[in-house]
Amino acid sequence: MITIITGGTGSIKLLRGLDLVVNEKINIIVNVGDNINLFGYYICPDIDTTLYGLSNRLDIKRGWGIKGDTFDFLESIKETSEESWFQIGDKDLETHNKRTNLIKNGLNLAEITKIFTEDFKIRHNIIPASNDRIETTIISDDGEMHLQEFWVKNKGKPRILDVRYKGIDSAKPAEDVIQSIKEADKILISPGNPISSISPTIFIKEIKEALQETQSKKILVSPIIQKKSVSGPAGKMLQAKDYDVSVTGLTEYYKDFITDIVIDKTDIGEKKGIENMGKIPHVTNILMRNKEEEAELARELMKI
Ligand code: FO1
Repeated sequence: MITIITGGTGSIKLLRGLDLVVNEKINIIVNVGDNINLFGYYICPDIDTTLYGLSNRLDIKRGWGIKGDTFDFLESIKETSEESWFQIGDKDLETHNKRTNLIKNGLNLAEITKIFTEDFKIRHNIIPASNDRIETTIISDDGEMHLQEFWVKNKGKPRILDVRYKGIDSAKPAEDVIQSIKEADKILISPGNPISSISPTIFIKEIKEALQETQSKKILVSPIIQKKSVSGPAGKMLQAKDYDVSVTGLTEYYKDFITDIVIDKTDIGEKKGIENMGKIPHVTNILMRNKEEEAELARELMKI
């Protein structure tokens, strides 16, 4: 059994590859730190990207939202809403509306995600890391702001001083999370942003403990190639946390959580250093520029 810890728009490529090459049901534990209340709806970007990505609905070019979506709702509220910096498509809105109504009816996020997974005919288990609210915030030279405000409203420009996970100390893992870690033969950590897409999950106390206790392989796919993040602000965030933006810095950041790290061929020079840290490096092509490369990387992971 395979369990993957995931989040962010980059991770969906690996999930698609795994979906193609793995016959069994995969447990997909998804980040909830990006979730935000806007326009009266509870929006869960990483859960939705996973749902849309695994049901062939995702706008692959943008990496979020539904392909071919229209933006009439957004257009109609532009003049009056202060929240229209976040682009909600009309079809996407149906998801937020349904989720928000189900929450009002007393269902938790894991239950709701299960309903969507079935509606979208996805054969895997998509599990939110927690049913509790965790909010990733950026402490910047412009003050503290929600991750979405930093990334979307302010276009990732403010200088990052620190990153916080509000609510994480009291957050409990959602049902099935701990079991899916304990029962996994192999645990994968997707190439999402370590600070904003993966840490809000692995820093939940019980999840951290379960990851440290398991004897299974814990394999990270690097989101860093040649000292740059493949996409998004991972580099800026690692620096803010005083880690080197390199696969070596990444190994240091994840040292309590991984046994293996998959790095790009161009980073082969850092292999020895990783071994010296007691971790097993695997060198391959990790860029995933197309579906063949997504499947190829998934096949490589299955060999480890
Ligand atoms: N990212 C943007 O850069 N601009 C947007 O307007 C935007 C809207 C949006 C709506 C729904 C959704 O599920 C995701 C959306 N994203 C948007 C992506 C999102 O900000 C982040 O990429 C993720 O939170 C990172 O995992």
